[in-house]
Amino acid sequence: MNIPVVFLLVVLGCSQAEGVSKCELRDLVLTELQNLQDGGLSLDPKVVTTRIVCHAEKSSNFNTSAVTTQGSDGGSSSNRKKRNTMEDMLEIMESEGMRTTTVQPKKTVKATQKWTFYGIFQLGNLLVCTDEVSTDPEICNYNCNTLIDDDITNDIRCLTDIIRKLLKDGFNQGSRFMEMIRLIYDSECDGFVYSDYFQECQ
Ligand SMILES: [Ca+2]
Repeated sequence: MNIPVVFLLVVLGCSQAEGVSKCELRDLVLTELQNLQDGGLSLDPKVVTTRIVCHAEKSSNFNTSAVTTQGSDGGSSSNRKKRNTMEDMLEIMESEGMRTTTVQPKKTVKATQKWTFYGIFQLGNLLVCTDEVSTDPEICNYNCNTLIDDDITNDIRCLTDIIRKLLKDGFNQGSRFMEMIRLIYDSECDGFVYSDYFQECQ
């Protein structure tokens, strides 16, 4: 007699994928970025949303519980072939309407510790959260486990904090910060256009 109930629970359980849909993520990110723009920061919310959602797709495939570690190629384990240089990013951001207070990236020193990347945006422990390796993150300062749960509110908040800091303080920041920006500005997403990329969400 209990079989249908159990079956229903199993079906419901299986339908709870650990992820967020592309269109759902677009709406959440766009709202946050519009708030940044309303607060006086110079960015085009649609252009930056395209960048960020594409980054989430390429790095975690929208999986909110994804955890990867830095590979020997210096990138995350998602096997990126080509990554934008600082100069590429500067050019891209300028062309995409992002204005920062300083424009010259300072020479970055490669971090010696290896990163672990958490969650839908693959945010790096050394910059944003504490785990057994990272004890003194520069920004956000979450427990890394909160970046792999199914509530992406704080993930989006942290990402927004990173963008706000970039727009306010420019490129002249620490190597970990700029490395994270470089990963978010995934070269695989260069040239993606909001209207095409989100066509299915109309
Ligand atoms: Ca979270």
